[in-house]
Amino acid sequence: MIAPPPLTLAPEVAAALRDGRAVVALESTLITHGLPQPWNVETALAMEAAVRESGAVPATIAVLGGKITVGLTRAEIERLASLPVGRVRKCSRRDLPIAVARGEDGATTVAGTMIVAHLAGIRVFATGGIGGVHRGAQFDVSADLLELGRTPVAVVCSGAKSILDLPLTLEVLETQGVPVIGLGTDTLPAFYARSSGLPVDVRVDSTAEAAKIIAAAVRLHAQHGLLVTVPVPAKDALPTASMEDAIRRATTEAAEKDIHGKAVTPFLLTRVAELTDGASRRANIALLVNNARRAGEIAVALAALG
Ligand code: PSU
Ligand code: MN
Repeated sequence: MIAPPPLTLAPEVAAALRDGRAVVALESTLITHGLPQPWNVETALAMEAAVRESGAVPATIAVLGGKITVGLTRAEIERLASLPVGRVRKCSRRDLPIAVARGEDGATTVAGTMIVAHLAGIRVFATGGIGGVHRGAQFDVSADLLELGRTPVAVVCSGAKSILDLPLTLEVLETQGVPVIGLGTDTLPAFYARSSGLPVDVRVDSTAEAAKIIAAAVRLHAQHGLLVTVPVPAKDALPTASMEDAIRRATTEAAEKDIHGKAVTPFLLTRVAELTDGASRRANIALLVNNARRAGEIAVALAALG
């Protein structure tokens, strides 16, 4: 017999899952690698509050001393946020067994969080932007895209981070069989900006409609994920031109500094925030909290569909 996966569930999360109530998974890489202090803790807590206001239970996921934990306490979020970046393993699919076996602290990426959410029975997950295909490095394809192709969790996000090559990212999602849904939009959001100009597969105008598509995928025994994309709130969006300038400069610097692998995304996010005087960070935080709210609504609608 295969033993059940070793997960530590917060009592509130375990109770909600047992009763079939709405739960939303939240990731932890944005706490350790995506946002600097003190915004990382504030944003993680604001996302949890937004999920609750929608009527769902938040479950922030991380590896704590080798234990895969679903539903961090406030103290655990604060501890993770205060650790030096080098002390926390950025956990995508390949990293989870390493962090578990070695008793490490690990922050889960979109891919890592999807894996754990699925093991726990959580079907909806909110984040900022997924990883994708990097600009000028077409073989640097985020494991997030392949995970979406093989793990049945709905990821509510503002598209892929605009530091990426968005047309190529959409091509890989198509190859992986991942439906891209636009919530109130015909085009893929561009993370800091509201639109990339690239079409989504389908537009829905309510969270209930999005939940119907997720429920249909469940009935079809789909083994892949879905992307529900939500544009950054208009008042916090970055103008496309200034965003593009900052991204181009940061991308050139990353190449000059020979930055590779899992260090690329954290470097670009930090550099773009510096180059835009914090405007990109404000947009990032606003979209994270907004996406958590919409994910909560979707999870509630999905729970009502049974
Ligand atoms: N969304 C954000 N900030 C982030 C991330 C997403 O607003 O820092 C993280 C996610 O955890 C995502 C990761 O999985 O960036 C992508 O990293 P890579 O390109 O190395 O796969
Ligand atoms: Mn990468």
